[in-house]
Amino acid sequence: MLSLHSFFCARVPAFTEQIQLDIRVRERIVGAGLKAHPTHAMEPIYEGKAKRLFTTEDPNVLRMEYKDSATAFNGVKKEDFENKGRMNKAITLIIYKMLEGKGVKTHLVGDVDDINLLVKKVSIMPLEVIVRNVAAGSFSKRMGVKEGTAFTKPIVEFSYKDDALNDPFINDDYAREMGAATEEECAYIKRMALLINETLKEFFLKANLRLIDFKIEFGRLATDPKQIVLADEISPDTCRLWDVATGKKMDKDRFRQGLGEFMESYAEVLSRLQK
Ligand code: ADP
Ligand code: AIR
Ligand code: ASP
Repeated sequence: MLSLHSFFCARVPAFTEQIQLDIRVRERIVGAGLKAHPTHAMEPIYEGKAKRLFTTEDPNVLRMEYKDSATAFNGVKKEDFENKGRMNKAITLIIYKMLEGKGVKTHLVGDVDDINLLVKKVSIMPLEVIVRNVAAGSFSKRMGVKEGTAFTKPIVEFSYKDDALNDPFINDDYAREMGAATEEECAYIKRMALLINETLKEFFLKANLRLIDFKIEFGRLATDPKQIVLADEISPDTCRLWDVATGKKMDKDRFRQGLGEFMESYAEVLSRLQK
C-alpha cells in the first residue's frame, strides 16, 4: 500500500507545477491589461483532438494547451508524437504575432509556456474556411486534378464544422440556412481569408516554404459577439507546406500518408520561421 509520505511526494511536483502555471496565467492576464478574478476557477472545459481548453481567472480568456496527439481522417488515425504540441504552439504564436502586426484581428492574448497560449474566448463559427493556392488533398481527389497544379487565383471554400457529419463541403447559402454565418459575414470571412493567404504566402516563402493550402477558423468574441476574429491554430497541422527547392511535404500529410520524418519536418518548419 502507498504510504502517506510517498503519496504526497508523488503529487507535490504536479501540484507545484499547476500552481506555477496558474501564477503565470494570472501574470499574463494582468500584463495584458485584463482583469483577473481570483475566485474564478481555472478548470478544463474542452478536450479536442489536438488541444485542451481551460478557463482562467478572466471569464473571457481561455488557456489553450497544445497536445502531442496527431490525428487524421477525423480521428480515425491517431498517434502521439513527443514535442508536437510544443512545436505547433510555437509556430502558431509566431504566425499569429506576425498577422496581428499586419492588422489581422485574432484571439491571441499572449504566451504562457512551451505548450500553452492565452486566447480570447470566442464562440467558434461552425465553418472550416479553406484557402487553396495549388491542387492537393480533397480537391485533387474530388476533382481528379493532379496534385501540384497551381490555380490561376486562390480558391476559398467552406466546410461545415461537424465531426459527426464528417465536416461536409458547403456554400454560403448552406452557411446562412445552418445559422453558421450571415451572407455579410461570409463575405467578410472570405475577404479576411484571402488577405491572410497573401500575408502567409509571403511569410512562408521567406522560409523557403510554398503555401499549398490551409484551414482557418473564425469566432465571435465573448465580450462582443458582433466582432469576428481569427481563432484556433495555424501550424503544419492546418497548412500544406512544400519545400520550395525540393517539393518535399513538410506538414501533416507526412503523417496522413505515412511518409516518415514527421516531427523532423515540423522542427524544420519551426527553425526556418525562427530565423
Ligand atoms: P477539435 O475540436 O476539432 O478536435 P482541437 O483539438 O484543436 O480541435 O480543439 C480546439 C477547439 O477549440 C476547436 O474545436 C476550436 O474550434 C476551438 N477554439 C479555437 N479557438 C478558440 C477560442 N479562442 N475560444 C473558444 N474555442 C476555441
Ligand atoms: N484541414 C482541413 N481540415 C482540417 C485541416 N487541418 C486543412 C488541411 C489542408 C487544408 O485544410 O491540413 O491544409 C485542405 O485540406 P483537404 O483535406 O480538404 O485538402
Ligand atoms: N483535422 C482532422 C483530424 O484531425 C482531419 C485531418 O487533419 O486530416 O482528423
